[in-house]
Amino acid sequence: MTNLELSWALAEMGDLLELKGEEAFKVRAYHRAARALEHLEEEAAGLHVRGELERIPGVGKNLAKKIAELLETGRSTFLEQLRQEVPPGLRDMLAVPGLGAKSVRLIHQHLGITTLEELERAARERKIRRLPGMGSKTELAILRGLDMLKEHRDRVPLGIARPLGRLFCRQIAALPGVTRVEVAGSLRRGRPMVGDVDLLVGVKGPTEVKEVMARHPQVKEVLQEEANRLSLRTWAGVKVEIFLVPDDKFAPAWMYLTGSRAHLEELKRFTAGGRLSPESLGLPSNLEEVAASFSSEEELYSRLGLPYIIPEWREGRGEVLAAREGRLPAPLSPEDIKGDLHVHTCYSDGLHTIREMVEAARARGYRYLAITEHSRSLVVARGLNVEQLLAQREEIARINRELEDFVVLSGIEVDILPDGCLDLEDDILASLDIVIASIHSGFNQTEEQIMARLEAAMRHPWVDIIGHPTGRMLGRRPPYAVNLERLLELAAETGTILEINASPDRLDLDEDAARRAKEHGVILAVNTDAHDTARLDDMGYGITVARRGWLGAQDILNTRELDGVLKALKRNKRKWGQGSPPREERPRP
Ligand code: DGT
Ligand code: CA
Ligand code: ZN
Repeated sequence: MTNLELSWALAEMGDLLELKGEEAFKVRAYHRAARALEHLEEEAAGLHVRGELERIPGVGKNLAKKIAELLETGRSTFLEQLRQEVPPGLRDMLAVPGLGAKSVRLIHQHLGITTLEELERAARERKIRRLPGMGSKTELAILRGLDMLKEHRDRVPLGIARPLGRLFCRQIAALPGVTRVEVAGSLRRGRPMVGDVDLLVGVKGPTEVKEVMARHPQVKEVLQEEANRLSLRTWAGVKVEIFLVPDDKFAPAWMYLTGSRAHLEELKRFTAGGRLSPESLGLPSNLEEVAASFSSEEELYSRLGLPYIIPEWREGRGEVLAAREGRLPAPLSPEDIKGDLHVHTCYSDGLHTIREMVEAARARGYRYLAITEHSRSLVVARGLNVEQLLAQREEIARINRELEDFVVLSGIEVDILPDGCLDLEDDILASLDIVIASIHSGFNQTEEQIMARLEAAMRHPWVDIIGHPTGRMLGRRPPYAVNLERLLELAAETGTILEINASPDRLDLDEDAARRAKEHGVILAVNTDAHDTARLDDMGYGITVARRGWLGAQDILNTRELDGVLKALKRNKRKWGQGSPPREERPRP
């Protein structure tokens, strides 16, 4: 169980206790621990193994026991009991963005409301604003929250859907009678949040795919079963659709199930415009009508006189015409990535040593890696003070002397403090190879304040990259009040690089912002922000964001060899002009 899931469980306990009318100090304790877990970047599982759960801020014996149970069994008897005790309608109300447990309790007490429908009606009838401590703003927030909920309910982050899809593909592929298994739908297109996991299974002869998958340990219930389709829900609440298709009809079925609807419509409009008729496209209006009129997607597009359109582009955003006119780039691919410019080690809140991270990066074929710990103000993440940073720089220099074909850059992820100052002195920042500046506090500031902080950081001579520029946590925390257009203008003006943070919890900048950044001539770096060796693989999510933003290798900083990366950094541009780095100033002789 990850820190995030633990944090969710503790926060839910706190909320349910609040709904039950528990004392405020007790409720607060759960939320404090939940927040600590959320920001704690070392995995609690590791702390548990060492018997150190109580080192988490706000976690005492009682909470440590509850966390231990979650880690060991994946369940909590306490939480399950609380869920039994609180009416389900009130729990639904907790899920409304902008509505906390305190307000739900108040609304329930005063208006006797127990369902979302009643809540919406009360808000529309302007009954909420009359409650103590609430106003018309609260009422509006509730209505907006209800809208958001309707829109986002049941959507699953890519970071959960992709591994699940891969696991199921692998398992189904091993079953008799199965010729091929692929993911389809929005998951194949790489959308950051997907409605369900669509899997297409090619079959030949008799097969028991449906029977076996219905009994899968991760499957909670079978939602629907038809001759060639099985619809499931997992214990984690993810919907999975499994489609069976005769082996020789795989390609058209895959094309159809990948969608999107909007892309298929765009293709039909394009062909209706004269080149080919919709019928010759072989695109049916439903799966049953699928005709095996082409044997691969490549063949279909080429028959239409189009270059291959990758799934990430198939969103009906003008990609067909853009492909026709040659305006789509060669898509960024994993092999293009030459290094990772944002990782943490056990110097701060990471799990692994510099050497372990370096070995993992080399194993992925990288040429360089930037170590960028948190700075001292970020206490929850064990941020580095100046002494520790200098010690780390020494160690990195030692490691570099041993390495033949790889360079470790000594960097920092320096905090942009609430007043816009950086968390380390200029001379320290100047002495490093690379500096990322990020916001980790003061999320509730006004747009003016947030933009003043970002502007100060971007105008700072030693800030090369802005990390996770909008601060959003996917499906959990909205961005802070960033004016994106202004951010992009400033990045272009100051030559500051913006990050696509590839952590699937973030994906920040998102695909639309990335695409706009390119239009502004801003260079982007796809970084994992990995806190352990395994998470270096999150690069794949960042690549997906870049591809969906119509970006190619030339738009991404870390597709360049080290010299090219260094040349693009603000600190070096000033020193070196447009030329190459002088030999003696390279991090390695
Ligand atoms: P999602 O699941 O909401 O994140 O988005 P999708 O795109 O995966 O949508 P989904 O799962 O409902 O259907 C998967 C694909 O199947 C979709 O991208 C296109 C195709 N499809 C499904 N129903 C229809 C339909 O009624 N018309 C058309 N043209 N295509 C459909
Ligand atoms: Ca889908
Ligand atoms: Zn950060």
